[in-house]
Amino acid sequence: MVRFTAVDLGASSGRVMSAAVAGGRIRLREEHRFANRPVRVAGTLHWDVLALYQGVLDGLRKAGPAESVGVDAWAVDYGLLDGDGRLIGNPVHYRDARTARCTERVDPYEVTGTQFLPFNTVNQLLCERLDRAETMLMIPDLLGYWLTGTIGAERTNASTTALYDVRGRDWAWELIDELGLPRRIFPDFAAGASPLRPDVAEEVGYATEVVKVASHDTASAVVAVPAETDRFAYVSCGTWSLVGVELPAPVLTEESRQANFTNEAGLDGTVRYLRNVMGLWILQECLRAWGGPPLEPLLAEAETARAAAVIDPDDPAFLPPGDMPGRIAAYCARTGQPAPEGPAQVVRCILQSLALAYQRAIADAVRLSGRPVEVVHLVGGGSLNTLLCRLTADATGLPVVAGPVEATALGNALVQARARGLVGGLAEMRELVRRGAGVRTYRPGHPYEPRERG
Ligand code: ADP
Ligand code: LRH
Repeated sequence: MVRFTAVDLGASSGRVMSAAVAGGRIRLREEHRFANRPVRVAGTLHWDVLALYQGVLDGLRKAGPAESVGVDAWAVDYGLLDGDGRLIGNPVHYRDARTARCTERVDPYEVTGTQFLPFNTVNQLLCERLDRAETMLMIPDLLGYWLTGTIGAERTNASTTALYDVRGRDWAWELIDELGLPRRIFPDFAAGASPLRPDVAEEVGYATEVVKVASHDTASAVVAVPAETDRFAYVSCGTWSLVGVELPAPVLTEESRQANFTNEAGLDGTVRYLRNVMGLWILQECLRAWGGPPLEPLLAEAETARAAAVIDPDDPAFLPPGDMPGRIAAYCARTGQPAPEGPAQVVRCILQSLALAYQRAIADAVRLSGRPVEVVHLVGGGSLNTLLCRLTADATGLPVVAGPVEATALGNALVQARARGLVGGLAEMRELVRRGAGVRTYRPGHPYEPRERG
């Protein structure tokens, strides 16, 4: 048996998972989970990156020795290092409002293939003073640097910056020059592994190395989609819902740009052709506004609740943290719909609206890419939400295969296993996931009889 450790930092929690690979199977065990709580300081919303790093160290200590470690995290955000390799300031959260002040609507879609999102790295960098910055590191690369002392960029996450040339597979240098951003801050792309710094090895209790995995969490999640053929759509369903298909090459048409589809880099040169749907964030924020009631009883109530209203989850009103139930009511008033009454109706309204948004995104992805789709794979924390899975099957008219819940950590560990020669390409990785994962299939029109499999 060979053990790997996957560090996965999501927008709502960080987790350190052990993955054991043996006899053609992979099994995960959660070693440590910690909240990812943003902090507002003097009006700016930050990630608490040192608390996250501490969570990683605690997790590595608890997990014990492993063949290697991989780190993935959410996209878009970064830390800046000065000439001595020290962090300048605390990374800012993509939900902070600063980009409203400095976004330049640059849109070289034919180069970057990136959908316009106000918080894309490019827009954030345009808000920064970069004179002291020597290096920009995306969040997983920053943590990797603290663990190993080695600086390097990684393609799947770089492709979310809107400063990456998706066909040339390099930083989009011309665009970087055009925007007046300093070339020096964009590190070379690194592959392979780097050993833990000796002081870190001492702190966690063992030496090992950090492997560059598909460090964008969504890229790792797509690696571990248990698809049997290439005719699948995915919903990587956590705080965000990333909805799309996997392609061999980007779609860079004007129609695709207008549909706000993005071409993110996947493992082995694949393209994750997807749309960001606001996702369970809206539900998370409602729960926060209601004082944090447990989710499961509310979902049970939402099963039978009726809500006539449908919201567009991607309305910009839902992006920043705040009073989400109030914003849903305001949206309904604005669009002439009866607002849902009480938490169960609000939850129902959110979930049915998400399912419809998934249906739209999948239909658009199929139309714009020409890739036929026979099944929807829904992975991540949202795959535990049976109502959402059923609504998605009904909205899309396709079977929804839900799970694995921890697809991201699995994808992270599988790339490490490949670095050790234990598994081959994507198809083989997915075969391993299928053998190990408990997944459930929801068929459209048979909403109350999910079939067990796996
Ligand atoms: P992220 O990686 O963005 O932090 P996750 O993949 O961990 O997100 O998913 C978190 C979401 O999963 C939560 O917002 C919640 O809606 C959903 N979730 C977690 N546990 C359950 C559960 N037992 N039942 C239904 N939904 C759940
Ligand atoms: C999901 C995710 C998504 C990005 C968003 C910022 O965690 O990485 O793919 O668009 O965070």
